[in-house]
Amino acid sequence: MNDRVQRLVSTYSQLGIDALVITKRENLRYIAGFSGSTAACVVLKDGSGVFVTDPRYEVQAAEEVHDFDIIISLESALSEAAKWASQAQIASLGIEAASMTAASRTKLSELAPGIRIVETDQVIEKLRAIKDESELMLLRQAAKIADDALATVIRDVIKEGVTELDIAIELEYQMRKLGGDKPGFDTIVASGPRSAMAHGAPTDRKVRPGDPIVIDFGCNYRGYTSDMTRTVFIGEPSEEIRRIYEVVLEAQLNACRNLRAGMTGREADALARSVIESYGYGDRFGHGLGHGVGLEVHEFPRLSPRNDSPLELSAVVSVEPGIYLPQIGGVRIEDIVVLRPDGIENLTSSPKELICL
Ligand SMILES: [Mn+2]
Repeated sequence: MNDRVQRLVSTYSQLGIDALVITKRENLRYIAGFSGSTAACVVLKDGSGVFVTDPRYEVQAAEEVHDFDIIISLESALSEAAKWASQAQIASLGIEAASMTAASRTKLSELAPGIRIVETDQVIEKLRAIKDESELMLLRQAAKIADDALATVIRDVIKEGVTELDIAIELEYQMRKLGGDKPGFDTIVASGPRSAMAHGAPTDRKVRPGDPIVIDFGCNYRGYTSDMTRTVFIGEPSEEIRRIYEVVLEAQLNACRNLRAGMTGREADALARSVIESYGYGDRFGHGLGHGVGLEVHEFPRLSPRNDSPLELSAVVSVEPGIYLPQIGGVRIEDIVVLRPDGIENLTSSPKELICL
C-alpha cells in the first residue's frame, strides 16, 4: 500500500465506512496516479481496490495505475465501480460529496442497493494540502517556468499599444516553449481602469501610458499548477496608483516575512490585511490573502479571515494581497510559498519592485 493510500484509509476508517469511491480527476491522480480524465476508483480499507476506466485509457491505465486491479469497460466507470462494490460485500461506501453530481449519486444508489452511501467531506483534498518532496519539485518547476516566461514577455512584448490579449497569448506561448503543459488557469491580464477587476479576462484593449497592468497567471507542469501575479506599468503611474503599489508591496513582504506553519488562516491573512488597513484601504482588499495550490489552482488551506484552523507544515500557499479602486485601477502582487519549519521557501522569484516599461 503506498503512502498516500495508507493515509487515505486511516482517515476514512475513522468515519466508519468500508470503502471510498473516487471520481474527481485530481483525486484520482493523487491516489491512483492516473493522469487521464474519465475513471472511477474504489479503495477498500485494506488498501486494495479496483480502478475502472474505458478502452481509450487502457494503455495509459496499465502504465500509470499500480496499486489497484484495473477494469476496462465500455460501461460508465461509476456504474462498473458500483457493481464491483456490491459484489465486494461492503456495508457502506463513502462518496466525494463536494464533487459528485446528484445524478451520479442517484445512479450509484440504484446500482448498489443495500450499500449505505455516506457523504465524505473532501477527505482527499485535505490530505493534498500537505505536499511531499515529489510534489514540491513539480511546483518549483511550474513556478520557474512562469517566472521565466514573464521575464521574456516584460522584456520583449509589453509596451504602449499592445493589447491585453497580446500579453496573455505571449505568456502562454512562452510557458509552452519552456516545457509547461498548459496554462494553470485562464490567464488574467487587466490594464488601466480594468485592473480594478480582481479577475479581469484579457481583452483587445491597448495598454497606454500611466496604465497599471495586472498579470495573474500560472503554469501547469505535470498536473501541478503555479500561480503568480505581478502588476507592471506603462510609463509613470499616477501618484494614487503608485501609493497603492507601495502599500500592497509592504503588505506582501510583511506576510512573506512573518508567515509560519501553526498560524491560523485568519492570523496569516491579518499579516497583510493589517498593513492595508493601516493605510485606510481595508475595504478595497476584497479577498483572502491566499489559498493552497497543487493539483488544483485553488485548494486547501485558505489564508482567510474565515479560516480558524492552523496551517500545516509543507503546505504550499499563495500570498496575494491587492487593492482595487473602481474606475481608477488595481494592484496585486502574488507569490507561492512552501511553509517550512523556520519560515517559508518562496517558489516565485520574479522581482517585486515597481517596474515601468
Ligand atoms: Mn492566486
